[in-house]
Amino acid sequence: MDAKTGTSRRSFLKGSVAIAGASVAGAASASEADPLITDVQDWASITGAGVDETPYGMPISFEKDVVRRNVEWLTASPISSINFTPIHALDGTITPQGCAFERHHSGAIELRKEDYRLMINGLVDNPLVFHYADLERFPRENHVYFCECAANTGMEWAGAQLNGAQFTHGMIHNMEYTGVPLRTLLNEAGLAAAGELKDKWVYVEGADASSNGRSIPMEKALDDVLVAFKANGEALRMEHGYPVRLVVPGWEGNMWVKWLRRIEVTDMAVESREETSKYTDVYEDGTARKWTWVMDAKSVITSPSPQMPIAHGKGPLVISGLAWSGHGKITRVDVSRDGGISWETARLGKQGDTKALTRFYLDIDWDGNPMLLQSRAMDETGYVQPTKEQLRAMRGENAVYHNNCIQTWFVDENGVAENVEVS
Ligand SMILES: Nc1nc2c(c(=O)[nH]1)N[C@H]1C(S)=C(S)[C@@H](COP(=O)(O)O)O[C@H]1N2
Ligand SMILES: [Mo]
Repeated sequence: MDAKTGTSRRSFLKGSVAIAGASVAGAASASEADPLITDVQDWASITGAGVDETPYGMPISFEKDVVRRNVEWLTASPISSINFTPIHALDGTITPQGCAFERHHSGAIELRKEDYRLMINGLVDNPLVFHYADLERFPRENHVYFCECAANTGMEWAGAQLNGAQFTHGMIHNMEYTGVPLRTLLNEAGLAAAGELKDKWVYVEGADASSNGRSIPMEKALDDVLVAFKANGEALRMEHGYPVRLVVPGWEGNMWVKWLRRIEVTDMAVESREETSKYTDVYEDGTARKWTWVMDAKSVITSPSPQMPIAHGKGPLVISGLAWSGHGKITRVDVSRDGGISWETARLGKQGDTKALTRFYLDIDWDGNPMLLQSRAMDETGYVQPTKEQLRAMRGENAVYHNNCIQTWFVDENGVAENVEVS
């Protein structure tokens, strides 16, 4: 008994259950007998799975729909293709490796650590070859970074096309990498032979048939690039470049070379296929936008969204999404419920990390009226995510890559969401 108010703790709890029952539609009233509470259930009548039943755990079967998916008509063959992270069904910021999108130009390869070699050659004092075990003997660092394919959202330039955040925005993953700074390995080989470093490049390539070669300016190579061999604490998965991949924070996914086999210091860019005929955007007048390395600030509401309709009716609703910027930290995310006329500032799940996904939430009391949901990210440089109109005005409608415009979901009175465009 509380001496001051005369209420007992027990009656307070009963009262709060009744209130919850009244305000959250669908929650059962505490007075009805619920067999899930009153009856002994099967799972309490027998013993469960013993340890070691699954030496490496998989998600419980009830979550079997939370998987990568591809869109078959997008590419001719799964060998040179892409699938999408189920971002609509995840929360927090870390992407489990098992559902992190894959993008291969010639399929994922099985490369044993014993057969792994990494060569550094070109304008270096001593060309070197590292075995896998050698890399583990250099001082290593841990950093969380997002990796976004430059083609993410690329199908949406002309109009609203794919119905689901997984498909419109799922060419992204966010992991904690363990690796050796590229700077350390370049210094081990020695850069005196390169002379003035300001206008030098490194050309990086993979061991797969495509090789996926890219030129990276030396300034970036010496800054925050990692030669990584662990993600989220464990070895990289085959599909993400086991045993070693390059991590190029904030820059387009194509530069994150998997199965990294060679780093050449050069005095000019190689102008490889992946940085000329691909990963460039042609304007209407025929000229191309090139060296578009940084992924500009972007965000998307992951729930509600087409694959995550509102199932509970009106009342308390958690609107949630992801924001990121290749220029640094996300400082603010705004959410609109009326297609961009008015905005409310969302709550960040935690302070944004540099070049990593930031989770945001807007906790509302939904009145059951239709909504045009949008989110707008801002980063520490002051950059504000553009509308689709603003982006088209800058780039035209011919582009494929680097579509970072504001996304709109129309949510009807039943909570069903659809990909739409507002003008
Ligand atoms: N060796 C090699 N590296 C590669 C690729 C490839 O096909 N081969 N694809 C690139 C592209 S286009 C992207 S978007 C990222 C995707 O990384 P992920 O498969 O781990 O998601 O890897 C990049 N690195
Ligand atoms: Mo990519």
